[in-house]
Amino acid sequence: MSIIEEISELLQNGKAKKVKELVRQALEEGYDPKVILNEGLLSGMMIVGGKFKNNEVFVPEVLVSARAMNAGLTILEPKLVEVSNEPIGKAVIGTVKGDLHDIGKNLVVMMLKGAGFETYDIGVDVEADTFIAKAEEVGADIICMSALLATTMAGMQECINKLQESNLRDKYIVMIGGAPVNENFAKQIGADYYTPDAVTAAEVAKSAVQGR
Ligand code: B1M
Repeated sequence: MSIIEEISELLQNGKAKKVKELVRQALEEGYDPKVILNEGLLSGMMIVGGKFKNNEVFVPEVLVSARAMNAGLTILEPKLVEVSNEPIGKAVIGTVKGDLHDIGKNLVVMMLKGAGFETYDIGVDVEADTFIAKAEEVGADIICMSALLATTMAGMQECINKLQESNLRDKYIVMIGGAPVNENFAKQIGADYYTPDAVTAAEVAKSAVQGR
């Protein structure tokens, strides 16, 4: 078994400490960080996701795998993020109210930092008002909202409505993403952009801010 397959397997078994060690070892052995991310960590998480869907594993198992994923990401982050000196803009990002999923959001945070954004990660289960208050506090250019549950997507609409009510809608670029979200939903709620993955999110955020 290759070290990358081993990382995937250990992640599926929720072995956070071992995952961390092997990610470090793989980097030392010269593996591309993106290969470690995509073929090791994310591929393991996708297998867990499939089993979760089919009721073969349950929340506690998924949770330990998610912890192992985040443990691996902490080692990979400095390699994935090459922060430029001059920030190109300020981004506020979080997962919407009622939603505790943060793995995808954390990846978007990394890529935004890598693209040169001063990035304010306000965590999970974030109220619509909190996105706006943070954006106002730091003078953000872009508000980024993530949702993984069909039931929490409405939090994105709520934030945009509140921006409109406060006459702040034009002040911020609004980007949304996450598995249940799509382009149509973005149009429907009046978001500026939907992006399907972390790399695209950072690219689109960069060109949107530079095009202002
Ligand atoms: Co949850 N969960 N979960 N879960 N969980 C899903 C999302 C689910 C699809 C599983 C399933 O049933 N097949 C399902 C949602 C169904 C739906 O609503 N459509 C689900 C459910 C039902 C639940 C609970 C309700 C289960 C329960 O309690 N009975 C519960 C809800 C808790 C809550 O949030 N209130 C729950 C709990 C959990 C755990 C806590 C156990 C854990 C989360 C741990 C954590 O995040 N720290 C968890 C996990 C891990 C998953 C799955 C297995 C994996 C999600 C993940 O991290 N994927 C997931 C199944 C799946 O997605 N296949 C599932 C990897 C990650 C890199 O991808 O987050 O999609 P993703 O991010 C991508 C893109 O979407 C995009 O970029 C990323 C990659 O480049 N992206 C953005 C994300 N945000 C973006 C923002 C952007 C742009 C792009 O711009 C702003």
